Amino acid sequence: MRSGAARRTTAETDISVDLLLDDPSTPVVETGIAMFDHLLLAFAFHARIGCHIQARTIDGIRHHLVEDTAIAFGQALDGALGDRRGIVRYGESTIPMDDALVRAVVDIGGRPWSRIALDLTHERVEDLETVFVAHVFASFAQHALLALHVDRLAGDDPHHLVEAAFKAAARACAQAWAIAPAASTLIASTKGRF
Ligand SMILES: [Mn+2]
Repeated sequence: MRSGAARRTTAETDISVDLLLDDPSTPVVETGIAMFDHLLLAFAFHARIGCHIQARTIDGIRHHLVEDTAIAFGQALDGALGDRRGIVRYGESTIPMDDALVRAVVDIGGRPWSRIALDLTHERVEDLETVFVAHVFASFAQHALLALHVDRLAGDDPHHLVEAAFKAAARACAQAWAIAPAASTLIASTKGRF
């Protein structure tokens, strides 16, 4: 059972994240931002992971809360992946949600990068500022040590675009961290390590 945890307590926020990669128990997410909870729950559900996330603001600044939650989530995932032995490494998923069509492609082989091409023009999606969306993915990718490319292929509704992006990222990640049965002791790199 691959598990990871992160605690992050600063003058700005108080965050705890626990992940179980191979146990899709009912996820619990409480950040105080309803749309952020909705997106993290969608990620956990579609990645089929157990997750418990509690995030509390201390300074009242929403940017810090969202950013630190994404950092802790990435750190917990990095811990759960360990030396990443036996993983498939790459994953890709394209998810429709009514008008929206979003593709996510991931390499979880230790090379942090993110390119989030959602071109969101609305200022907010429900109670979440849309400018936070790319920042969440960037912070997550940087701390989980993965490369994530997200492309909007079609659609206009910002809720659908953002939700499809999280679902696509989740399914791409789940493909990538799956253990390749014939290679469970191998590192999926010609370097022999990540
Ligand atoms: Mn929704």
